[in-house]
Amino acid sequence: MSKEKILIIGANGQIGSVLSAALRDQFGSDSVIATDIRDGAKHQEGIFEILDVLDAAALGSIVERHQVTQIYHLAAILSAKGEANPLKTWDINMNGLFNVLEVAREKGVQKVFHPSSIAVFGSDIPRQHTPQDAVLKPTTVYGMSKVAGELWSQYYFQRYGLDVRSLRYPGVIGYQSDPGGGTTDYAVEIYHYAVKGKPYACFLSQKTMLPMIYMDDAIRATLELMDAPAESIRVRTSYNLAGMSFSPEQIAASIQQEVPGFNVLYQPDFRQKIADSWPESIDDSAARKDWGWQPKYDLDSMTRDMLFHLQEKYASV
Ligand code: AKB
Repeated sequence: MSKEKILIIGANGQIGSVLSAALRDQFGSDSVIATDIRDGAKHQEGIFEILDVLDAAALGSIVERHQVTQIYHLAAILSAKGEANPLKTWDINMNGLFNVLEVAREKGVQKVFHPSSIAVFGSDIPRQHTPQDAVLKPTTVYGMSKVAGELWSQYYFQRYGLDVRSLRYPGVIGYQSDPGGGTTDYAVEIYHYAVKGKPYACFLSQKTMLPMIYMDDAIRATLELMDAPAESIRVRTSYNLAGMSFSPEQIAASIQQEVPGFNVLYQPDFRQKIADSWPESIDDSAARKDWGWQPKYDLDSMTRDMLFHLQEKYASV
């Protein structure tokens, strides 16, 4: 039996729910403590507790009670939703992280995963193959909180030796769970509409290229990063991570190969401006070099897998 005890914060979210299942597979159900601010139906097969990450005492008590050795902190307000209430977003994203870092330091947690995002980038970057060390001038409060979070993670590593690791996730696309409040969410919604046989009104314009990654690759990247020997982790802010890049018209064309007649309309809204501030593609050579990152899915293989699983899902309801 594994001696690791793994705490997931934000375990009902888009990535958290899939990551919880993957960690249960890797370490065993008894080794994973899934938590979220709300109850969810996703964790019947394992330990689940309600936790508001802003409640440092409750977080400390869970870590102590379960003798937690690793924390995956996934609770955050994302780019689009964050703009509706910037101060609340800053509060949740930053104070949530501070609580995790402090509790981890005080209670001797061995490893922490803190996700960052392509939202750390903004103006004055090369938009294609945006390098690891590009200037970070985000335009959203979410992006600002991720830049600050990256620096705080590095600070806790350098000052206290806390082994904090991080990835700059692109838009994550999966059939298992729904995204919420992001600018890249269209790339999940579009598949649901295609499978339901409905036209899709896309909130970004047809030529908006963004970096994206299939859920399987995103989860594998997370686990590979966390499993890598500490000495190979040379970036202690956050690693650029790439899967693929495409525009709404390219994903629509990929779906149309499988679902002929699928119709997409373009009705850009406030999220267009956020997308226009982000990279079109990402240079992830540091991740490839340091811990061997290699994505498996491209747009068409992702489309086939998404449609297969969503067809199965909708057929069973
Ligand atoms: C968002 O769109 O806000 C997120 C992200 C890229 O971090 N999916």
